[in-house]
Amino acid sequence: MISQICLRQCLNEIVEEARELYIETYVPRHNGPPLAWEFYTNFVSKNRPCIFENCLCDCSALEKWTSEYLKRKVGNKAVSVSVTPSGYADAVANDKFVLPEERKIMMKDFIDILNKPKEGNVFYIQKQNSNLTNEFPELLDDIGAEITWASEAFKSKPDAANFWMGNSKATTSLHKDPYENLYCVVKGEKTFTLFPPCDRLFLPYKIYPMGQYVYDHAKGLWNILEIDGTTPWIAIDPLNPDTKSYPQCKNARPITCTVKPGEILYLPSLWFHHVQQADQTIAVNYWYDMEFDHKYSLYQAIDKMSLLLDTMNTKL
Ligand SMILES: O=C(O)CCC(=O)C(=O)O
Repeated sequence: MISQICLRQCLNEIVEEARELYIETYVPRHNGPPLAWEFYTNFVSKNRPCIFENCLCDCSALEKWTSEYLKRKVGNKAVSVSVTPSGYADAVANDKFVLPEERKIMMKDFIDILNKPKEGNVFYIQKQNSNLTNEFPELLDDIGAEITWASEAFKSKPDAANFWMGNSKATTSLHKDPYENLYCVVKGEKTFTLFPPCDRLFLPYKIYPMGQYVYDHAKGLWNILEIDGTTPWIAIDPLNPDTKSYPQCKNARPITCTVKPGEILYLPSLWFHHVQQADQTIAVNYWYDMEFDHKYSLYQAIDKMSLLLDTMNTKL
């Protein structure tokens, strides 16, 4: 029977080879928007990230999206906001996978809260349901509903366009998405900690019971309400990895990059990402459907075998 040691060794060799052959240790930068074929050939087909600089020159959002403008344009709209005590929405806390408290508040109030944050209450617009088109259609003319060269390369329109706004307390925990992601920073900056899909071997998952943050207004306290179901989630925080419980995570090789206003990060499908931001950061991202091709099958194979090792809880 195949042993855990053999399986881990075999997967280690696959990752080692991938690192030697094609995985870079940095995110390359490209000045200006690429041609669609160039983007597809050099980055999408290779599942290789890149930052495209000076890409939003035609978008008035870069100039316009100040607090005053946003208040004028969408200030009186009720918008969906995630609120947490820690800034981590959809993340592990107290050995549970905890969802944020979802509130509907006026955009002008949200902006005031961001300008004068209160200790222990982190507000973040991070609804990933195409909230740019659904909740903020008034802002579409300032930024656009798609990235034209990306739509040409993918031969499709985006499945979702999401609007993100928050401060440096809001952090997105490590995860991956089955989407090709074009992530545009309009204000502030975003720092991404990335891991290629084959680093899955070193990023253990655990099954967590689910919870949701609920604020007790009378007592001024946060509680975690238990809710039905479980979620598999990555058990380590790349900023503070628990190498004692998960020694294999020392072999993961993070790539960090910072995306500034006017820049677009191409974040390839299935790359793991953890995201931090500066105060007053606004971003928009476009999710395009990924191709479920041979790369997908390879990553699925690595994922399934790594899951087997996670469940055996090997400390090798
Ligand atoms: O900006 C963030 O906080 C998270 C972005 C993200 O996870 C995504 O675009 O998939």
